[in-house]
Amino acid sequence: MLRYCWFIVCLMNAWILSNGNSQRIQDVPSTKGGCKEGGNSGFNECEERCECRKGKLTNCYRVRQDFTKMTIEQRKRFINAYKLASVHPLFKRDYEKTVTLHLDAKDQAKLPHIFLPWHRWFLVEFENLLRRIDCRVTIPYWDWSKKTHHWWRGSGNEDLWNSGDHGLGGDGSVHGENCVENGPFIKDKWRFLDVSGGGCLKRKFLKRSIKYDVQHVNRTLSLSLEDFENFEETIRVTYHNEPHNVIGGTMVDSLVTANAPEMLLHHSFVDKLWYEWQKRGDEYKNAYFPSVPFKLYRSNYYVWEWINSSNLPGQVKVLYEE
Ligand SMILES: [Cu+2]
Repeated sequence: MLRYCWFIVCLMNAWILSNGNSQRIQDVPSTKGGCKEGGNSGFNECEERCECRKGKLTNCYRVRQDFTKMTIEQRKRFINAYKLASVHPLFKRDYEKTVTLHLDAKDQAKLPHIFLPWHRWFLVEFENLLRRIDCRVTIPYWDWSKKTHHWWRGSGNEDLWNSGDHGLGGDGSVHGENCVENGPFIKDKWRFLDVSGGGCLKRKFLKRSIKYDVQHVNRTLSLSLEDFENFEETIRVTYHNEPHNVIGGTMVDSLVTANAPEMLLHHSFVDKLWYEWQKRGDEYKNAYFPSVPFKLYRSNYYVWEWINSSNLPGQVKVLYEE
């Protein structure tokens, strides 16, 4: 039996490696849309949005989207890549390393001068790993401000907490350990790695409204440049903590929270809020962080390297779609 399993793994690996440059598992279709003469933009084979110049795609951006607006196919792609990263022998170790980054940095990453850039780096690290499996994958965001009431209710196919293979599943069990009871992350289908102590994904929804709605978020996004510290603190403390708290379970356990797929979606939205504020102008983009002389904890990067989403290390460019 063991020999048979190894054969399958080897066969799979051989296939993956023979399928091109970056150990991709899913088959990526050739250029989507292409680059038409006179057209302004197009998508490359990784579904990045690019400029079309002289018939060539250039200046390509990864597009992060609102999970609830993504197609079922796109959502499945993200979930499958996420699950595969955590179990496949080719990726498991890197998955473990990435999750451990957060585990080790849990206190440092919360400091005001580091929180936003540290998590921006963390998202790209995670995204890079998922894109080795399927380069079309980006980390979706969960905009909780649009559904503050009954945020936990499954309202159909597009819902984040949908129990199908294109949702994250719902609340944890009211009995025992609060393990998630439906969807792709139930305990029989998915468990934490040993490095995180094993066990199931847990949720314990606080079924009350999220306190901060679209108007609240818009007020924060319109804070002036001089109010940067206020802006940063509102994002880091107020907006960041609330979803962690209302979801509960794994999300409130800082030792293992990076194992929760919803943690990525929540932090993607947190990053988007900073991105929106930065879009108001160069002074906004550069407020505060360029003067921070520190490196990001557990990385070789300086804080300032993670300020400009259009020019991140590794030639990564990210944009958030409404
Ligand atoms: Cu967090």
